Amino acid sequence: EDDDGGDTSVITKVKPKTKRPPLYKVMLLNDDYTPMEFVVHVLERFFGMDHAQAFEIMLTVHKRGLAVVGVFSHEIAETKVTQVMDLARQHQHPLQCTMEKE
Ligand code: NFA
Repeated sequence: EDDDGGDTSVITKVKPKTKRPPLYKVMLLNDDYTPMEFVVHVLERFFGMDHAQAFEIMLTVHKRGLAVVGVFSHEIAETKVTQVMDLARQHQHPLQCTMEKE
């Protein structure tokens, strides 16, 4: 489309502005002290995984250092991070949960 107002020969495209909200990866980080069962519990409780799924992802974090455990809107991702960090602190585990724009 020509959206330059008329009098010049500059042609500018008119972009349909349908911007989707950005998504955020929520990640768990490995450490040497958090019990494996606690991580499995976190994945079941806050990320809707069944036990087998949760165990598998926990092992991935344990072996590789980190894993993406879900992808969410900014607000939901922040809630997940807060829930995990609060529960870890309550149990005095050093488990870290972070989010990153996809
Ligand atoms: N590495 C921890 C252990 O051996 C388990 C763990 C897995 C911790 C995933 C944090 C994240 N007890």
